[in-house]
Amino acid sequence: MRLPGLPVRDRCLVMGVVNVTPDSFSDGGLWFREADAIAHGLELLDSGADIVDVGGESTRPGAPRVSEKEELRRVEPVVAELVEKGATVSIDTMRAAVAEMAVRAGAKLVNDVSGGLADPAMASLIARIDVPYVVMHWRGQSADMDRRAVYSDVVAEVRAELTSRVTELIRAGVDPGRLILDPGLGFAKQPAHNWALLTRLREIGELDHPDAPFPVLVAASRKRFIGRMLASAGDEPRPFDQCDGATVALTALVATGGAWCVRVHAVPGNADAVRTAARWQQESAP
Ligand code: PMM
Repeated sequence: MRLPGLPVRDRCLVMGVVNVTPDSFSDGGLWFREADAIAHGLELLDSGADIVDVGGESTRPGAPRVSEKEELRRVEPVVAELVEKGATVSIDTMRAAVAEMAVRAGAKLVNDVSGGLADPAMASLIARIDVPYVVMHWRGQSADMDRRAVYSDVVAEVRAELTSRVTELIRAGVDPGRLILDPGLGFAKQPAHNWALLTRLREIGELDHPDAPFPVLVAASRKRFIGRMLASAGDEPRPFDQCDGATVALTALVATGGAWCVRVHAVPGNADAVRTAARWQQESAP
């Protein structure tokens, strides 16, 4: 898969997360100061990240929105400095104005957890600036997304809803060759929904659409369904900082299953996992 401006490797890519937020689920507050966020981004690159994903708004379940002004204030200097230092930067935002600022500052990818649903200006912006764009499956803002986690067949419904986003975006002028799909793990999903999507990942990229297959991004890292899987029955979910081993295991599985990129908080183990998966695939090729 070739997406302009993004690295091309013979393996699944690794995207390291820089949450410039006081309240993200697993690392809120740790990189909230500009200098800490920049230093963390550089550390992720040093430890093997191919892309650094910078976000200024938490999307954890129940999170309130931040203003556009505050989001811009948080991310602008971090994006600019990481680009200056040679990083391939992705901007994690639902707002067209933030995406536009970041791309002007040198970001190469727009990662929109709402797939263009949160801001009506996003589709035409992506069409105009023509950068790779992550379309995540999303059913509504984090404040009340849990009540939308109702499916009779989660894989079929996520595919249908992503197909409709892809159709809309292409109708707005977006080049289908710029689109990356994401099943939206943890966004309006119960644990069983996340597991079904992970185990049937190939069906996500292979939408029933003339431009399929699309590259797929997987962001399972430290999500609550992993902590729940690791806990004994009746216990609280394991804390996120004890979920990195299982995240690495999932990275190896989804990379072997054809994922284009994994979005992770702790890079080193995942960087090893994508290399292991690539070797596994090479050795098992006929
Ligand atoms: N999840 C979070 C933030 N950004 N982007 C994509 N494409 N997919 C996701 O699932 C996703 C995302 C929330 O996770 P965090 O607060 O732990 O970073």
